[in-house]
Amino acid sequence: MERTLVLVKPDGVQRALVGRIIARFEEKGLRLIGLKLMAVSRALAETHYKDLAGKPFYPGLIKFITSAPVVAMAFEGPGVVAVVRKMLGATFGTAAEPGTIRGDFSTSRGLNLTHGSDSVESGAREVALWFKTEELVAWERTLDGWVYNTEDREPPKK
Ligand code: IDP
Ligand code: MG
Repeated sequence: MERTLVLVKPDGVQRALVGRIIARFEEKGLRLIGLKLMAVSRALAETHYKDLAGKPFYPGLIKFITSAPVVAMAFEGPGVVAVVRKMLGATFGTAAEPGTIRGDFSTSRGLNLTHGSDSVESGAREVALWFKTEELVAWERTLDGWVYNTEDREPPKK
């Protein structure tokens, strides 16, 4: 099953936006399977952002992500990677569309409040990197039949 990692970055935690950001995903109907507040070690930050090593903003990014706690979330469900990316909006808060999380709450390039895995492969890798197996919860959600199977539901007979 498809999984994605979402981080509320240090700016989101410091700005007290954690609840509002989590609420976006809850309201959308995404199924949460992991959630924690944590300090990010330099080693974890460097592994997570290894593809960006060498970029001019990389040292600042590592400093930023390790500077204060983050909230890490894992979501599971069909198409969840793309749905989350769309909800986050474009990378820079200055460019992100209103209605997206970055578009509504960020006016910065680096301080863009959130991370979301960029592909199905990244999602699997990042959830496994940030969460231990025992921190992920497989649970039956009654809501799922109403969130994901609408195309199978017949409209009420007149
Ligand atoms: P993404 O978070 O939208 O996937 P990436 O290109 O993977 O964007 O970059 C990772 C993070 O690095 C961004 O979310 C942002 O915080 C930071 N970043 C990317 N480009 C810049 C930049 O040009 N200046 C400052 N920070 C940047
Ligand atoms: Mg990225």
